[in-house]
Amino acid sequence: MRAIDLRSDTVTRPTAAMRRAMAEAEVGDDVLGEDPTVRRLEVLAAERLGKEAALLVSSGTQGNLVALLVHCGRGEEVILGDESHTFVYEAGGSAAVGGIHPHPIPTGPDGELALEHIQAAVRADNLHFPRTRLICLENSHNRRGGAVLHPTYMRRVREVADQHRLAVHVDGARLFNAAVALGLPVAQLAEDADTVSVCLSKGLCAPIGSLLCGSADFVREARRARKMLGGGMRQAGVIAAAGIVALETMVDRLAEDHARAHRLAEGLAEMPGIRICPEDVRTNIVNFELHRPDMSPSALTSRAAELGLLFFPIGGARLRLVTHHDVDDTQIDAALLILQRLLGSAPARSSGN
Ligand code: TLP
Repeated sequence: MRAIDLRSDTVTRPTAAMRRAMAEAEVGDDVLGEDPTVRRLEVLAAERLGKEAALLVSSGTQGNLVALLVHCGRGEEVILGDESHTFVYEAGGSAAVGGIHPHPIPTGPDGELALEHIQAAVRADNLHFPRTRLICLENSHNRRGGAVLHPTYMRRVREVADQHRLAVHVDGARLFNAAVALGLPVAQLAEDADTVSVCLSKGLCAPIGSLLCGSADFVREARRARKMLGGGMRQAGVIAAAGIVALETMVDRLAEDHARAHRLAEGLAEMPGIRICPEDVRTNIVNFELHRPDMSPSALTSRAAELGLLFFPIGGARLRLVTHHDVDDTQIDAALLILQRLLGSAPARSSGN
């Protein structure tokens, strides 16, 4: 029996329609600007995000790195959340490659960076300090259980940024999830950001690719940075073709993943030793805490894997389940049964891991 894979929405495989589109894609040399399918995807993405232009990049990590390289010079500073993907999971790329100084500030439980923390982090004009250039946000927020940032919050961050002449970048790897959860056009969530990166290869099921969107001038510079990183791809239309199918047909169905995530959260909330607020689960990521004397997060993960359910611990007492296109209702029921079997009864008093 195939495992129920809730490790990430990155495990989704391309749909049959994507594979057909890839096989039939018209292609050219994209580094020479001659791939018609890549161009179509970039125009489509820019339109959807309400920006002048877009650039196809190989991954979310590359999109964020290119964005930071264009916004910040060496020794300049980016303000970002201490739980953000860019700070935690991108191998320190912006510091390693760009000499960019990260200035992490606390990430709120709702994924927001408090405005007063942002204000306090902006450096004064003093030769001792790095120059602050950029505020980086994440929507939806991975390590905050898929929490969504509302456009009203984005507007307030924009005001702070304008006050200090800073740019705003949004890591929108799952921005479409946020848009679907809020019932708003995705462009509204991007409106107050200068630049935004969105992933095609997570809930939208494309095999490869992200889009970095912003002004035409920004994207011209981003194209150069992408080349420098070795990200200039040639007949990339085969990738872009799947991306077009993703943007055109896979967005609305994200609501199904959100409903399944919510069901998982409600089931987990019933189990002894689990801490989770189902009402906080708005998108497709279910973070929960395990507090049991008889089982550690890593023990739960490996016992569940033995029973055919895969997910990741994410540090301390925390674990994460992610719903996506390749898990259906029956598998969600089966996942809950496995968790119930492992956690359903109250822990024995003596620890017996
Ligand atoms: N996140 C992955 C892992 O890297 C943790 C996952 O399984 O969730 N921004 C955000 C908010 C992300 O969650 C991710 C991927 C990325 C950027 C990077 O995307 P890729 O994997 O395409 O480089």
